[in-house]
Amino acid sequence: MSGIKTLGQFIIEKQLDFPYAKGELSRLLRDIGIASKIVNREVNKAGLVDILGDAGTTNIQGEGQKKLDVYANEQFIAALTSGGECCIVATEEEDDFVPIDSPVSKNAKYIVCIDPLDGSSNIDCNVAVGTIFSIYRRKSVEGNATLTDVLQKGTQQVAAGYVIYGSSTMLVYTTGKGVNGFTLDPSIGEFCLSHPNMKIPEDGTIYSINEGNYVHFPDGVKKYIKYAQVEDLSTKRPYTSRYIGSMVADIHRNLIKGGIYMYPTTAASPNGKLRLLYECNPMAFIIEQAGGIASDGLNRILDIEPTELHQRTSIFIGSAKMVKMAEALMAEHSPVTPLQGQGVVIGE
Ligand code: AHM
Ligand code: MG
Repeated sequence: MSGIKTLGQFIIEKQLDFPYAKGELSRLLRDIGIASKIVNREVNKAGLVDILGDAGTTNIQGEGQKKLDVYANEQFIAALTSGGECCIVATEEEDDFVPIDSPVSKNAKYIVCIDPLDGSSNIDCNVAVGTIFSIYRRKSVEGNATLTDVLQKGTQQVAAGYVIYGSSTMLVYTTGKGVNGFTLDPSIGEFCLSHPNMKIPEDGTIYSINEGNYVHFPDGVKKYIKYAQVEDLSTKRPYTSRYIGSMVADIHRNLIKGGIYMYPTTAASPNGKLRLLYECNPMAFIIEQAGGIASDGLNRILDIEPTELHQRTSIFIGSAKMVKMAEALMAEHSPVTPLQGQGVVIGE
């Protein structure tokens, strides 16, 4: 095993960075790692077993759930319940937050927000999907934790990460001291440190957006897309367009190669499509820790004050120079923030 560092070993080693840490956060991260291996096993055999298709239920956003979404949701809640370090799980798949009430979690002080299986519309065609998670410390000191404990700004996150179930399975996470990536070695069933201290290139040449929605984008976004397509050798334009439609996979690729991922407001989603607590905050924490930027077009994602569990936001995230350029064009051409509740005019 020389030269290999497993996720478990790494977490324990890093615990020493926090002098007063009692190991609770480490155990929580370990629980998430274990659940993701179980989910990975099922995702990997999705084409083999009759687990595909709609589960016949819809989540709070009114979207059809695939069976694997339901399965992943159950696995993460089960792992966090038996692990004992978490008092509330807020998940994209449940209307309300899930209080964890087990004898082992009596003094639990962490809140987990999770999108158990993001991009699940991609499962039945063998395209990468992911899990996204975010960890907060509960604010209240006694009694049961409440919604106020969950609705914290992204800056309050103590850890965040994602798992990508792709050509290989990787877990990438941060506790605010850089970003590290671990690849699952199926032969030993362990996540092994493969991408230490990940940094996103300051500039890139990849832009990722669902361009089919072009007609409904704010003018600032339309200008950025045109900017990306104009020839200019000094800035390596035209850029390359890459869009998987699986946020974790798109952002993971851009983290490694340099690029920008955008999901702006559209006519159909006047406040954006992606969820602040389950998708945007954790990804923003990771990308900022890797040296990039995450913005709603005008404001830093991590500074948005959440007011509801399933709140959505537009997002521009990735290489610092690319996001700054998109922000500049948004400020010039679409200076109304989605936070002010102003959607985009249809056909704009
Ligand atoms: P989901 O949580 O329902 O899976 O939706 C989130 C996904 C992201 O992974 C992806 O980037 C985006 O939705 C794709 O949306 P669209 O099909 O509108 O481009
Ligand atoms: Mg999702």
